Formats: sequence, C-alpha cells, structure tokens
Amino acid sequence: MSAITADFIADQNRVRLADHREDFDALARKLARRGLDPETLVKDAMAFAVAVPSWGVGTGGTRFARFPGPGEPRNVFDKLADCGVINTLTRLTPTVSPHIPWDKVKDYAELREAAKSHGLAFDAVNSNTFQDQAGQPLSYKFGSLAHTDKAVREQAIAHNIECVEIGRALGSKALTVWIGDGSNFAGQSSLARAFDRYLDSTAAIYRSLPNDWRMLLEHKLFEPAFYSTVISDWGSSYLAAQHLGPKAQCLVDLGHHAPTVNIEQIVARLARFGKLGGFHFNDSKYGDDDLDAASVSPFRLYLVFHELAEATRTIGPSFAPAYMIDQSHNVTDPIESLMQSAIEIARARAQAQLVDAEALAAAQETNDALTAHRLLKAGFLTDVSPLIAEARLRAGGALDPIATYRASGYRAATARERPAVAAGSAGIV
Ligand code: RM4
Ligand code: MN
Ligand code: MN
Repeated sequence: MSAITADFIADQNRVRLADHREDFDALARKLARRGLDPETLVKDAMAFAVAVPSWGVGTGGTRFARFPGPGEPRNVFDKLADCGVINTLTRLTPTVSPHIPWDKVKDYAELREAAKSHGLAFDAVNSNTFQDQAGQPLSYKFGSLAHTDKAVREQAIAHNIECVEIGRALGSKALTVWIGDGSNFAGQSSLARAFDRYLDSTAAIYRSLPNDWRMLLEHKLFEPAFYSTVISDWGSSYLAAQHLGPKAQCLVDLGHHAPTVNIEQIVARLARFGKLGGFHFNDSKYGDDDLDAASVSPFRLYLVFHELAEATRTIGPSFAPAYMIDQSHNVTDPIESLMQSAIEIARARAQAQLVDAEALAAAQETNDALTAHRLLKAGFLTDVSPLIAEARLRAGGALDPIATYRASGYRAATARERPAVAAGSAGIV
C-alpha cells in the first residue's frame, strides 16, 4: 500500500506554504486586534481530536441500495490503514471507535498493535444488538436489552459485557450503547415496561464496567422502530443515566432528533448536570440522515461548540466529552468525507473559541439581544481556515489534506490491492 510519507506531505505543503503564511499572518493580525492571542488559539486547535468510526471508512448505503467504491476495506486491518491516512493528513483523528461484532478478531493485542503501527489508538467501543449475527442463538427482531424474553435480554447483556472486555484489551475507556428496540404499532409494546427492562439490562452491564470507564447511552428518535423507540430522546437517556449512576452518561448523535429540536440547548442541559458523555457528529436535514458534518447546517454545529466552550469555562478541564464522527458516505470517497468532516468539526470548535464570553454575558444580563447575537455570531463569521491549517501544519499534517490525498494515489493503490468482496460489514448506517 502506498504509505503517505512525511516527505510527500512536506513536498505537497511546500507549494502552498507562501499563500498559507500570507493568509495566516492576516488572520493573526485580525485576531490580535480583537484582543485574541493567535498563538494560544493555534495551540488550542492542535489539542483537539475527534474519533473516526471504523465503519465510516466503508461506503454506506440506504434502505434501497449500496454502491460500493473502489478499494473498500475488507476487514478491520484495512479499516485501520484508511483511518491512519485520515489522521496522517489531518492530525485530528488519532483514535478509532470500533463496532463489535463488525470489528471482531481473534487476537486483540495484534489489533491494538496494528492500530499503533498506523499511529492510532482506540476510542469508545460500540455494541451492536440491532442486527442478528450468523450463528446467534436468539433473534433481536423484537428487541434486545428491552426484549420481553429474559433469555434475549441476557444474550444482549452478555454481548455488551464482551464489548467491554474487548475494549479493555484495546485500551478503550468507554462503551457506547445504542439499541434499535421499539415498536411499530400503537399497543404493540408496553411503553412503561420496555423502559423498565432497559434499565434492568443496562444496570447489569453497568455493574461489569471498570471504574475508570464510562457507559454512553445513545438516544435516537425513531428507526428502525417507527412508532416508539425505547431510548428515543435525551429525557429518556438522561433518566437512564441518572438511574444507573455516575459512570453512565448521555451521548448526543446530532442526527437523532426531530428536525426542529434545539440540540445546543440539550447540550447545555446535559453538561450542566454532568451527564454529557459524548457526541456522534454528522449532519441531517430530515432525520437520521448521516450526512457529512457541517455539510447542511454549519451554524448549528457552531452553536453546539459554543455551548461546549461555555461548559468548559464553567466546569473546567474535568469536562471532557468523547467526540466521535458517525456518518454514512454514500456518494463520496469515505476517506475524503471523514477528513473534510474532521476539519469542519475542528473549524466550528476553533470559531467558538473566538467569542468574547465576558461581553456576551454582559449583553445577556442587560437584555441587549442584538449585541448578544452579534457577539455570539462573531466567531462563526470569522474564517479560521488559516488557523486550523496552521495547527495541522505544525502537527505534521497537510495544508490541503484532500488535495494531498488525491495526489498520493492511495485510493488507486487500494483498488489494486483490495479486490472487491461480496459483502462489506459497513452497510446501512
Ligand atoms: C445508529 C446509531 C449508532 C451507530 C449505528 C450504525 O443509527 O447512530 O451510533 O452505531 O447507527
Ligand atoms: Mn450514532
Ligand atoms: Mn444514527
């Protein structure tokens, strides 16, 4: 496989360096005029990281079809190679969030080493009880952790406990639990008892969780169940996290809300009560569209990061949600989409650091609505491209990751070296 070397990146950067310097210096002067220290902001941008989902490097699909791309990863080792490219070029994604059993292997020490050889480590492990796996004794057709049959619930609990064991071998510190449980008919399921069963099952998983681990409960409005979903909203996940204890927190997937829901307000609420555990970044217009982060609503992503910046100021360094991307790439090269998304997430975060928090608080206290709005928007209206490019450059990444990737010929090489297989593990996500 054509590895993307430091020399290759440096060669690619060289042709862009003069323009970059000019742009960065102009931005630095602008920021300094606003009383901001560009150097601090670059260092802060360099400290940011977001995990890529192992399933994201395969081509996604819809309920109708999946159109595989050339050189798709055939197994988790190929996925790690692709994730390595994303981080090498962007320096934003040093960790991978695995999905079990999609990423199951015999030897996890070997998998951990393979990740290390690509400069990667593992982030939150995702369990999967929304599908039946070959050879699985009991079906999840009617649910998993909230199933009416105790034996099915026990199978789903055992799977989650196995995920924790795998995660320990991989050096992970969090388990993300998203279930598809719900119902398609009014009356099909007892809304009250289904939640009780979920609480009992997650409590069993919680008891097996190491003390330095977190359990991230991910809610989703609908789909695959279309009438009711057991963990449908942040209220349900908050109640469950509260019931389980301090190691349980809520995970906010940006695509898992009704279209008009104010997600940034949910972020503020959960952070305030110590229950904001993590994010799945993506974008959406209608539902769980799994579009690329900030491709439709960059302002919403910015507003989320504004709340996160505020929570960091209030709570301090102990506030450390797990940041992950969770999106489905149907029409793009997944490596390019993930690089672009990581950059857009870093952009929104960097922009949110530009808000004059004191002035904003003062405007809010005096009910000066328009001043408050303008102060908040100031970050979003600033093009921080040169700032986040400078952070990448200093960390050894590419000034233009997508152009550099295209110039490397990596995809053509994978197309030659990875003959197409009948079914990839990343299907409809
Ligand atoms: C779900 C949810 C989960 C992800 C699966 C593949 O909609 O977002 O986080 O693991 O898709
Ligand atoms: Mn998700
Ligand atoms: Mn989803």
